[in-house]
Amino acid sequence: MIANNGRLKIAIQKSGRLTEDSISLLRACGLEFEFQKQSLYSPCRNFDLDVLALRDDDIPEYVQDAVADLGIVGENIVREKRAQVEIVTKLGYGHCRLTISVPQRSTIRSVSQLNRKRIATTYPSTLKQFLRARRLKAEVIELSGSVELAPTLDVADAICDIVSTGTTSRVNGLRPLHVVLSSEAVLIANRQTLKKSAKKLLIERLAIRISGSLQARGKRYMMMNAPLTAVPRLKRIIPSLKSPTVVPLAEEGMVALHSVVAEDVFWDVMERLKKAGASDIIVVPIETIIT
Ligand code: PRT
Ligand code: ZN
Repeated sequence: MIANNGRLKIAIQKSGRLTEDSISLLRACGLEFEFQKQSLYSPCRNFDLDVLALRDDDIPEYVQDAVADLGIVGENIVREKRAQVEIVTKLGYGHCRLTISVPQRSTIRSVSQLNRKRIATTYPSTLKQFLRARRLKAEVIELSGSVELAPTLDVADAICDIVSTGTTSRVNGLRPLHVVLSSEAVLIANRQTLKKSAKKLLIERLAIRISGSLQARGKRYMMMNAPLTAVPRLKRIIPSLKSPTVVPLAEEGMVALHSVVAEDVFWDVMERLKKAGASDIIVVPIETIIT
């Protein structure tokens, strides 16, 4: 029985591909909780929130029915379950594609050639919706797992399954034909709870923290000293959020510049700044960015 005590409840995957990143995200938001997959409930010590550990397939429905107020789950599952929930934000991990694939040697080269063919999947609802929209009459064969084996076993002519790196498809001699849905982990919310004032405030506070730590992801804070005369040159090199902060130093004619730089370009930026006159360059990680 899940207590309805006015505390916010967020459901995350108990044990699977999204579990670790979901826990890290919540902890990066400053939430303190022990997470044990054996226990359904993990109360937060410093926020009115309980973390529920569930199978990912159950999360959309639990959020729809207000058993949990919020959930973190793949968008692919939200779509498949046709859950009446609000997608609050995408979370930038758990990227994958629901893809129709065919055997390498198949004569099927386009989606229209799937007409009257058999397609095996664990995503019958999403696939049927896709086929209806394309006016295709294919037979949907619903399996509960190991879909990639269906063509080899002559159970199906094509499959519709999640692909991430593509290794599983390649190993099983399959070739991608069409991406039905691109997906990543999303934060979902119960629609009524979003409107209710008591919990709405808590959700807004949590949403600000989540968006702050998403913004900070992949970014670094960069500080450096430079002669005042070099500032215009340095400003042109720094791909700053807005413009860099320029602070005068005790030594006359010298300033400190502070700026946020994307992780993937900071080495390059740093080398160019050094050449343009910057010294004592320090780069530190960022916990959160609240704009
Ligand atoms: O036990 P529970 O029901 O909670 O977990 P689950 O086993 O149903 O789900 P899980 O943990 O496998 O996946 C959780 C979510 O992660 C999915 O709903 C997707 O949103 C996302 N995700 C990201 C993936 C993958 N990448 C992925 N590669 N889900 C599944 N796969 C599987 C896919 O089904 C296929 O078998 O990995 C294989 C393909 O991977 P590649 O890398 O070889 O292409
Ligand atoms: Zn599942």
